[in-house]
Amino acid sequence: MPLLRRATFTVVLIALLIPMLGFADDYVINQTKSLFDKDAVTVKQGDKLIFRNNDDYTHNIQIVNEAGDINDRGLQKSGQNIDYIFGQAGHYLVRCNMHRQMHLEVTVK
Ligand SMILES: [Cu+2]
Repeated sequence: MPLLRRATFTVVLIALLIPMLGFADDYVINQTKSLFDKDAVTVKQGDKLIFRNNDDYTHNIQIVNEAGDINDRGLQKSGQNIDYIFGQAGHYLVRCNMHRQMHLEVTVK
């Protein structure tokens, strides 16, 4: 039975490794002239959004979930990126606390 056991081990190992291989995607969201370059985006669980401040002044990133909980990612200086991995399905609003016109709706499936 060692062969069968080895085959089982291999199958289990592959099943465990597949999520780690990175089927997650990265998306760059540019912030230019106090606007996100998209109004809405749909991603998968585990995908990463990279917020890139192209302005020569500071922004801020807040991620608000459906319950209204605010996840403040802090200040974002000119040229700085803030990355965020969306690990849970749902609808989110990404905003800048300093420029209220900056709104991005994120749907995570
Ligand atoms: Cu801003």
